[in-house]
Amino acid sequence: MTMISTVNWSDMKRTARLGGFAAAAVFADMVASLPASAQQPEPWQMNFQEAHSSLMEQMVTFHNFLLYLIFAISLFVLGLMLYAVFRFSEKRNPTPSRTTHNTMIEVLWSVIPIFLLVVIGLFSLPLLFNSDDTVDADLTVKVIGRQWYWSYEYPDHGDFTFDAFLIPDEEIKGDQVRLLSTDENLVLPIGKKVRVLVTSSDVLHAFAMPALGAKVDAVPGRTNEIWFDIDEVGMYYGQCSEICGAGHAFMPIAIQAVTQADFDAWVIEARERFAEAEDNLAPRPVRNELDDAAQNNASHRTSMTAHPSANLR
Ligand SMILES: [Cu+2]
Repeated sequence: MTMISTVNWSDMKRTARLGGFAAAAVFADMVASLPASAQQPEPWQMNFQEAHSSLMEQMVTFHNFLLYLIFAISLFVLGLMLYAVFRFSEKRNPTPSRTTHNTMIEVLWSVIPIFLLVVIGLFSLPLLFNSDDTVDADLTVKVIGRQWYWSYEYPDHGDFTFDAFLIPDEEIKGDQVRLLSTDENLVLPIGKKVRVLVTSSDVLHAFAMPALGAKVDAVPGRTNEIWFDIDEVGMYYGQCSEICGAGHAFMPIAIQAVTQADFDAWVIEARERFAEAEDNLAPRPVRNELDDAAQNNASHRTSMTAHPSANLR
């Protein structure tokens, strides 16, 4: 408890909520007529979220193929074991064979696994290269992990930047999702190859977006990258996936996928709203009045973090 109460939340809400809501609401109205689809975890979900990027589709196909393969191998090995236990029990086979080598069997148990690994490699290596191929992206966004929120930058669209914070339980409304919705969304166009540069300003985080097949570490002092092409308008939810401190569970990622036209309109609005880009990796001076606000907020957030189970009722 002592550890949690020393957590510095002062930075957390610094730029959030400063006039952002009104403009965001206008934009929300603008895209309200579009079909709403939301990709998020479901209670008792047993499989992946629906794939909504070409990368994720390939991953799911590969995963399913591996499942068949693993199932067949497991069944075969289980069958062999059961047969050996039954056929060569002490009762049925009182005098064990003294055979130690059998060239044919040894060749088979080397060659067949090699063959299987080559087959797996034929599918997995192209997928690995593909996930790394961020060349010819239509646009680039930069994602910066922070304790405990995300900052997004749009270097191709005037280099504006903003922070995205979890919406606390008591402020959830409409179709917002508890512990997944943020006050600002990472807005991206559908059907475009989006290159995502991922880094961190403090500790290790990880940018993970299940429906889009993206999971990449956010490492201070290093830039990682991933790409995806979103196929459908809607909301996509993900979470930080590298334990990063007391607020780890409270820094979700919300992507709002829109058409190119809506995206262009949003960029114009966002560029004004988030006026000038600041160097997000530089230390941020905290002004006094904002610091006070942050302190007030900190007590709320700290209690929320200290008793996460209280939020789960
Ligand atoms: Cu984290």
